[in-house]
Amino acid sequence: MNSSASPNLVELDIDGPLATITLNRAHKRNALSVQLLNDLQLTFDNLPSTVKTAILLGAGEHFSAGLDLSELTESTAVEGMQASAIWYEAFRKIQFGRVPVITVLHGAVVGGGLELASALHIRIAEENAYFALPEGQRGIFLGGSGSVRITKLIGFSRLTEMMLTGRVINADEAHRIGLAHYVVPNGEGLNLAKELALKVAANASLSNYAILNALPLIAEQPMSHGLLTEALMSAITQSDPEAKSRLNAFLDKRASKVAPA
Ligand code: 1HE
Repeated sequence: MNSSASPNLVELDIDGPLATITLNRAHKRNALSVQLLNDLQLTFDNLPSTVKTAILLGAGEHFSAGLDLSELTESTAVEGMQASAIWYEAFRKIQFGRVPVITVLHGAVVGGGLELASALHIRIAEENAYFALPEGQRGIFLGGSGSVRITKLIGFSRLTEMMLTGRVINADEAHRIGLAHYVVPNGEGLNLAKELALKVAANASLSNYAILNALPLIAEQPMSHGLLTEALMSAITQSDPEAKSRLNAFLDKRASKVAPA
């Protein structure tokens, strides 16, 4: 079934267990205005329970030009704090949501666009994607969680260098340093995203829940707490009837084996 119910700035298409969500502000290079962020959050909030995986795309030639700079020219410090809170809430709901999100990155993935990408679960870069943090050039700073989330991906030292120099990183380097999980030729990102989405959607829901919600917390916990959290999640997932039936399917030779890459 295909359906589309969409606020203007964000398009939603649902096809069975897969939702395709598109940043739909190409004339402004998908610059992330407060309205767009609110619409994005609403779109994720309202995904039907039948949706198991989402793909996030940017319309036009670029994934996203980052923060809508026109919204900053008159803003005060307090409004800046409030704006960051909007970004944090939207990204928290997406990263720690029910639905794993795969993104296809192309063209500019800069500033807040990279902050958004870093909150998503699987990042596919097309060869023409380029990544930069021009905040220093604009006289501002990260404000959409990049200090935390991009640091977790590439480390504090690389982030420092990117921000100080404004250096533009190409898709291959992004892949090498951990910004992207895959690099594919231009125009092939969506095919790979759909292929991966089917695999992700076929996992047990409770396993996907644990991957999205427990893994990032465990990474921040001291070892003793992390191991306890892991053991709890492990115990809960393995006691689910879905796990029992999948384990038996393997033992009865009805499930696929892991094959060499
Ligand atoms: C914008 C924005 C934007 C484009 N906010 N309006 N981000 C940046 O510093 C990146 C700024 N943008 C660019 O460097 C370029 O626009 C691109 C490389 C992304 C694309 O270039 P191009 O030649 O395809 O497009 P363009 O002609 O520059 O832009 C088309 C229109 O989009 C134009 O508006 P128009 O009314 O003249 O048609 C641009 O002004 C507009 N536009 N980018 C507002 N970002 C939570 S903190 C995060 C902090 C940051 O994200 S800092 C990084 C901000």
